[in-house]
Amino acid sequence: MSEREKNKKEKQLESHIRDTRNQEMISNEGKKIVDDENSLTAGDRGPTLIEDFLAREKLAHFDRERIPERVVHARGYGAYGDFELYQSMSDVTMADFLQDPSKKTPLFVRFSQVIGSKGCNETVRDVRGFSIKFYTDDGNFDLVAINMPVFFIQDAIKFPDLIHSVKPEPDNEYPQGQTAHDTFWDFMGSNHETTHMAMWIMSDRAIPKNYRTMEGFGVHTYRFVNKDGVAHFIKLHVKPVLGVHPLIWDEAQKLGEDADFHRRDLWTNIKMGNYPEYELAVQIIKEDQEFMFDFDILDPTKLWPEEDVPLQKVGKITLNKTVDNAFSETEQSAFHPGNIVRGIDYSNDPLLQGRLFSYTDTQQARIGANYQQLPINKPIVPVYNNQRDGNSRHVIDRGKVSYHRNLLADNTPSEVPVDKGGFVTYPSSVEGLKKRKTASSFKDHYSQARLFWNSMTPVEREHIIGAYSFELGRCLHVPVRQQMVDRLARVSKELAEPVAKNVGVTVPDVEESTVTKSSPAISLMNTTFVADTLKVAVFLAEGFPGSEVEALLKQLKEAKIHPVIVSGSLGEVKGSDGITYQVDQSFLTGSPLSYEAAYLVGGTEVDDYFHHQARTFIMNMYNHFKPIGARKESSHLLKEMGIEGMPGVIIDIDPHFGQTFIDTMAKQRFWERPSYLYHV
Ligand code: HDE
Repeated sequence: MSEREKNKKEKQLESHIRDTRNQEMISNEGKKIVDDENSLTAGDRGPTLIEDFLAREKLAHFDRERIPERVVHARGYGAYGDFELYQSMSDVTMADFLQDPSKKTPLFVRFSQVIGSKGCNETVRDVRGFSIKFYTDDGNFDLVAINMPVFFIQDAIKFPDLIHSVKPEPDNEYPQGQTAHDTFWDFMGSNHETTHMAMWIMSDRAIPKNYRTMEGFGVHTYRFVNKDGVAHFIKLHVKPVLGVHPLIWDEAQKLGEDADFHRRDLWTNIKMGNYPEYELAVQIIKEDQEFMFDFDILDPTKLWPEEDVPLQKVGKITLNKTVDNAFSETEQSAFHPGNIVRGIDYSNDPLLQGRLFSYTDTQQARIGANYQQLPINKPIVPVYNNQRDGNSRHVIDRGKVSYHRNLLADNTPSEVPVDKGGFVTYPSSVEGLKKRKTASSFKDHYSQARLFWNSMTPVEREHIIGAYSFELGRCLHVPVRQQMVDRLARVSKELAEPVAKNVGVTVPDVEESTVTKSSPAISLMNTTFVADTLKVAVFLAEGFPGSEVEALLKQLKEAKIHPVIVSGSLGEVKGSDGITYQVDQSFLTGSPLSYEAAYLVGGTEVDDYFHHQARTFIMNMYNHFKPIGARKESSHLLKEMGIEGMPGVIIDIDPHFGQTFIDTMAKQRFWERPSYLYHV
């Protein structure tokens, strides 16, 4: 690593890093290996001998290279970073990492998708995980979040049912990693509490453009507790600085051509120094305001509208380092919503309570009893207790004593009093009869689904109708489609009617929700729009106008935009004025799906191939509503395509073109263009 100073976690990890370059080859038992290509055999053509401990070691280890993949969130990608606090939060919490703005806290993030297996396509419609492990000076705090503020169910006991329904169907084992099939929609239609979450996954939130522009939500209600023992209910959020931006469904599907689209974006941008940034934010409700809302604040299928409970920005998360080894770090990372620190505590949210059991259990099953000793999971503070042994233990505990209350070790390790930092649980009072029953305050499943619908702009509604139509249209069983449309009719007829028509069922005569409230903060049209880090394809042919292109590219780079030179073949492309560029992508290796804007230049030697491919790329990008710029010499191509003068299509004719193009790019999509992607 260059100029950035290593944080405490990086320093801790250093002792675990092994670099095999320039080293002699030595077996796991420390034997120098003389030949790693030939097994030991009896004679030239004879059988392999079982005494060949080198071949046995190598093959046996290989046979054990995989560990069980996560039951959910198997497909994931990690990166390291830091958290910097804006101002002390000591009035509401004593969490060590939220006290002193001069202190940086190291962290590790794992992004994931819920449904698919480890190798599935990354752009499918799915909820995304956004897990953050803060290595604080008071132990690990894990925020095991997703990119939506609510969840499907209210009680953890239903989680296995939800997941069984969404995973590939057990008989035919398809589809892989997506929701468009009968069992999922059967579960959704049969379990009313999923109605609100279903709206979120049918929205563009479920097809994020990349992890850098994806929001994170802790979902559950937790507590902040300050040093005087005063608690507040809280929800934690993670807001990307570049705004929240999705793909559109047509892109997401076609991006199946690059199953690694999201990890490639994260890796490349961190390597380029475009460090992803997010703001950690908190919503706070006083304990005595618990019952002042028209929903139960412990119900994980409900969000706290930002307009009613404002977000307070707490600090900045910057991701600045990729992993060295995806298995050791990302695959072996073990998150747990129960990993809290002093100053943060749980609420009675029944989904959270169930998670508190499930995550330790899953990590022990997946990685083993000593998973917390693995480098990625180890806190940056020393760990001393009387837990011992178990599979693959790393620590060597010296001494005879491994029990508490002892004479032989002066009663150490000793318990830590609260005033010296001992963790103390918030003493909330609990009473009631034991029963298996959903609280009556958890039973309204339609008001917030309707609030969500009310908050959407016409374009977003069009996408939601399109998504339901696609997903239910893929269900082979008509009663499954009908049951779901029955649900939608109780949210909004305006939603149910076009979906019913598209999937060939009817809209029942039921009362739709009368909620008129909306939460504009939910709409993606109200997010941040900037041009920073956008990728623009610059189409150059031999003989392009050298100085003009050079000046524009300089201006784009100064605006933190990333130009990608695209041409007929890889190698060099020569312009006038002796200016030459290396081609980053040819029409064959590049894809119109992976650029966020196009700049058509051409050159004096445009052949038919260039002409045809540039048209195909640009038309594709136009249909995905992306900004298009063109040099005036090539603008006839836009005319031929019938897109000249359309919204977001601009021609380089005045000296201010550079800035106009940057401003156009910042808008990202031009929804005013005619769209034929959905039948609404
Ligand atoms: Fe998870 N979840 N979950 N979950 N979850 C897992 O833990 C579980 C829930 C979430 O990057 C598993 O290590 C239950 C809500 C993320 O490694 C498992 C319930 C939210 C990740 C598990 C829930 C999440 C997981 C699988 C119902 C959002 C990926 C492997 C109460 C707030 C963590 C593992 C990573 C992973 C159980 C519900 C988010 C099986 C029982 C709600 C981001 O333990």
